[in-house]
Amino acid sequence: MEQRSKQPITYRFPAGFWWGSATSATQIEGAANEGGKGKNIWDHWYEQEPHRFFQGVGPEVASDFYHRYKEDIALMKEIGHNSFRFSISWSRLIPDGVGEVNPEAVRFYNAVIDELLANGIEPFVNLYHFDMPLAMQTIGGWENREVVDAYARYASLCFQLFGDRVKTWFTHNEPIVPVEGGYLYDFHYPNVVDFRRAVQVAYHTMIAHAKAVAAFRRAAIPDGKIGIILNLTPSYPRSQHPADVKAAHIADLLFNRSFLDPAVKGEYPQDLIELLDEYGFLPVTKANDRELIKENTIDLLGINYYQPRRVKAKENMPNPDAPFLPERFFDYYAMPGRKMNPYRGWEIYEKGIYDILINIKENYGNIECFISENGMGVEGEERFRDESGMIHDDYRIEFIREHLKWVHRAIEEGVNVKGYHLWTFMDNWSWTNAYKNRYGLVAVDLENGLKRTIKKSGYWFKSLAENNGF
Ligand code: BGP
Repeated sequence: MEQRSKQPITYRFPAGFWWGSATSATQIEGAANEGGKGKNIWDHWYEQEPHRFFQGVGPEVASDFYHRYKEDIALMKEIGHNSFRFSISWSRLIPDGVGEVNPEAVRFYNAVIDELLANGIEPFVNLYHFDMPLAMQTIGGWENREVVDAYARYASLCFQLFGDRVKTWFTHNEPIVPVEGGYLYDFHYPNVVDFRRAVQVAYHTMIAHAKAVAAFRRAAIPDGKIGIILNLTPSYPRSQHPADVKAAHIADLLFNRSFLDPAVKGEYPQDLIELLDEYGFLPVTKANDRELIKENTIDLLGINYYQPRRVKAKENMPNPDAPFLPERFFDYYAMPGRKMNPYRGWEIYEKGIYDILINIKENYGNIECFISENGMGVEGEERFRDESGMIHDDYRIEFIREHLKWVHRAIEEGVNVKGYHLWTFMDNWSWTNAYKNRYGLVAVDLENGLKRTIKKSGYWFKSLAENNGF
């Protein structure tokens, strides 16, 4: 143990680098029916179709952060966090999405923010992490422009309520995911499969984003920064054959650049517009939308990276009766010899994180950015617990270390990377996967009253943060 800290630091990160982790309200808070919270789509969907959730477990308890935030923040401090991302639950703050503010929610989020600051941990606050208030979904969710305005009001209220202490804000986490899950592939409520509606939802999400950024500018928070968090999946073609390259280009347009370009450059890629137009899928827009997006670009980009997207040219033309999906333009490609996470079937390709960062430097004005999620999910992780109760997750340490080497190299090459947040602080409830895949630096023992225990990776993370490198 002692020896480790004496080892020389090969990969040292810039002074003030953000070390921490990311979470989301629905995944950690619990107290789904307490404290005056309104229902969101997850509470509702779980009531309707509990069998869709792994082992039939819903979000009512999650990691019980609502009641245990003090204990959890103490643990964050213990494992070296200087920053931490959580999200505000829109339906906790404004139970019906548009009406009265819930004072108990204001008290709760104030207490969390104050506790973080008292422990020297910078709060990074995200406004939307997949959790549409049910009352807003009932009138159409992101398909309805009124919901866009309700979200902008909610954002503005958050800046007023918490902006005296919270300086770093995000409008959305992974806005593509509710589009994929809710409107294309049936893994989020409202379980629609419709490309046209998916495009409209994606578009309105970015209008909502731009309106929130505009509200943030009006709020004029001293030293405040606002950004968005995108899961960027570098698209690699099977070969340099033009048909494969084109397939990868379209996947990149649909899954990455449809959010990245408007957020950072203030405009949609021309070839995306042309592609949607060609197939008759352009969204319904309003007169000043273009200016709204142009004028409200971000200060800070959060990048979530888990795995790349490998594609090839389409081999068989799709059945004309099948729903129109992005896979109309490409097939997925399992590259021979690729490295897989044996505990959750995702590819591990560390260099992807570097490729994303270099792209941001070269094509997006080297905007200030950070890794806002990266992490390794493990099914059945309890089997690595020893008699003392510690989980020996050496695979996670290696995962983080190997990704950080590439982040370090990107920094050396001039990319403006300010920090690294792991997904996630403690094991949590994850959408339809519930507690299946564990990602935390801290274990949450479901058999033992949700007892927290720092994993081996948590101690490693502590030394990483304290040494500002490894
Ligand atoms: C990211 C989301 C998180 C979390 C994570 C792990 O895309 O931002 O909310 O769910 O993925 O996903 P899973 O638990 O499905 O492995």
